[in-house]
Amino acid sequence: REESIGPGAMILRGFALDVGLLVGIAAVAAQAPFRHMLTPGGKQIGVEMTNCGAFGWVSDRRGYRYAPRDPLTDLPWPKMPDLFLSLATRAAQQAGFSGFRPDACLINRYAPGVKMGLHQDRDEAGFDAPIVSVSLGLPATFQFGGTDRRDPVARHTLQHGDVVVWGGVSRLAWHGILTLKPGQHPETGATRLNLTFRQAGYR
Ligand code: MD3
Ligand code: FE
Repeated sequence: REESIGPGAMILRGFALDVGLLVGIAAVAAQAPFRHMLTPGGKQIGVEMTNCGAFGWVSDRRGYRYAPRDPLTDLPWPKMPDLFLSLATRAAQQAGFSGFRPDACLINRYAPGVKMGLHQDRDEAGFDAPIVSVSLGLPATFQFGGTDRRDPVARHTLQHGDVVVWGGVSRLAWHGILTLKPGQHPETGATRLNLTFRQAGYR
């Protein structure tokens, strides 16, 4: 159930099937609701987002960054549930990255019709640590290119419970999610959820 999809990048199929993940997401969202953030250009991001952990990824007219507090409430982001932390560290370990200690968990929520365009994740303080991403609910087509924007892009379907670990040169690969197709998932309804664990590295 492990597929290598590039240098340092591995899919662990069905690694995250614990319903406690959905319970944890609901608990986080009760304290820090999902919301549409604004790009620096003032456009609403289609994906709804919230965070848990010491740092949360935020976007507004001032730019993209990690922040210790939820700008909606000015409260610290909810604590990362122990289940999230243990799952992310076990997934990283399984993919060959020991000592992964995420301090940020971005939770993305997709409705049908929503996509995430090709981008790189470069808002973290360093790129030595991998990123662990967990897919829940409706399937999505993931696009995965190289470190140059012009590199060819491969497509992979990510299903409920799939975990992807991105390290080494794949850490700075261009990636995105194609427009989510309509559907119903028994555990999430008409929704895809994605947890992205990072060492934002601010202190
Ligand atoms: C490849 N999220 O939040 S997860 C993001 O499904 C993001 O919501 C997508 O891209 C989602 O930034 C994709 C898979 C992923 C996450 C981080 C990566 C792939 C990555 C970092 C480097 C390379
Ligand atoms: Fe990303």
